[in-house]
Amino acid sequence: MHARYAKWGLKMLRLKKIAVAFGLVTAAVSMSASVMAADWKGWNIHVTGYPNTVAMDDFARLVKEKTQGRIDLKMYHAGTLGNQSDAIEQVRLGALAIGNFSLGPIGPIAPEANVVSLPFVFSSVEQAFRAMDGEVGQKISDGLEKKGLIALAYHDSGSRSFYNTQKPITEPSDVEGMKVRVMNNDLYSGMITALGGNPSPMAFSEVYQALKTNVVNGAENNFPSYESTGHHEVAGFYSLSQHLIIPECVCINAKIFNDLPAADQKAVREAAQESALLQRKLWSERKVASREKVLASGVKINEIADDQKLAFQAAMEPVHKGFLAKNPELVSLVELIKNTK
Ligand code: GTR
Repeated sequence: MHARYAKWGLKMLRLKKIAVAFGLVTAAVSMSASVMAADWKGWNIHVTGYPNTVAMDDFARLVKEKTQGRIDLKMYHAGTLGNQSDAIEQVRLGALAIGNFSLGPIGPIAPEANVVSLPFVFSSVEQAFRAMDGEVGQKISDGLEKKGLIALAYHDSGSRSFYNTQKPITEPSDVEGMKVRVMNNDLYSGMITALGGNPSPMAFSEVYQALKTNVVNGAENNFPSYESTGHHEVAGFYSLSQHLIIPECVCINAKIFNDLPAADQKAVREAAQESALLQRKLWSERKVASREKVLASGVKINEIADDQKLAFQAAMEPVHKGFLAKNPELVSLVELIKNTK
C-alpha cells in the first residue's frame, strides 16, 4: 500500500515537473512574441556621413519605431560585412536581412536589373527616376523578386564618369590601352573593351590602393564616391562622360519580408520609402559638395563635347547589341526606358 502511494506520489511529482516545464515554455513563447525583437543585420558599403549611410540609419530607426520595436535592424556600414557581390548573396540566402545595393553588381543575377547597366540607356538622372518610379521600376523589382530580393525603395546614385591618373579623357580613343577598374559585371568589362581599354573587375575597397600603385590607371564613379573614398587624391583627372546612371536599392530578403505580418510589411516598406526621400535630398546636396571638395583639392574636371559624347555612345553600342542578343525578352524593357520622357 505504502509503496503504491509512493509510486503515485512519484507520478504526480513527474507530472508536476512536466507542467512546470510546460508552463515555462509557454511563458517563454508568449514572452518572445511580445518582448523579443527580430534581429536583422543590414549591409552598406559607404562611410559615415555619406547620404546612403545617413538614410540607412534613419531607415533602421523608422523600422523600429513603426513596428513598435518588433524589428531591430542593426546597420553595418563601410563594407565591414564584406564586398558587395558577396553581400548580395548573403541577402539572397537570408544570412543578412537587408542590403543597400547598387543595381550594377546585382545585374549578373537578375537580367531585368541589368538593363540599367547598359551605357547611356537613360538620358538623364531625372528621366531615370521617372522610369524607376513607374513601370520600368516595377519590372525590375519583379525580376529581383524572382531571385529572392525585394526592392523596398530606390536611392539616387547620380551618374558615373571616368577618372584616371594620367590625363583628361575627351574622346573614346583616350581610353585605349588604359587599365580601368570596373564593378563586377561583364557589361562593364565589355564597355571598357569596346573602348580599347583593359577592364579590371575589383571590389570597391581595393580601388584606392590599386590606383595608387598603378595596378589600374583609372576607374569610374559619381562625385560623392570619387571623393568619399579619397580616389581623387590619387587619380586627379575627372572627365564628365556620364556614361552610366545606376540606381541603388534598399533590398530585403524576399522570404524574411513575405513571412512578416501585413502590418509589419507595410511598416518596413514605408520606412524604406521615407528614408529614400531623405537619401535623395542628401544626395542632391552631396553631389555639389563633393564636386567642390575635389576641385579645391586640385582635381582637373573636364566636360566632354556633345559630338564626343555621341562617339562614346556609338563605341559602346556593341554592349547593348550583345546584351539584347543574349536576352531578347528584354528588348521591350529597354524600349520602355528609351520611351520614358
Ligand atoms: C558606388 C556605389 C557602391 C558601389 C561603388 C563601386 O557609387 O554606391 O554601391 O557600387 O560605386 O564602384 O563599387
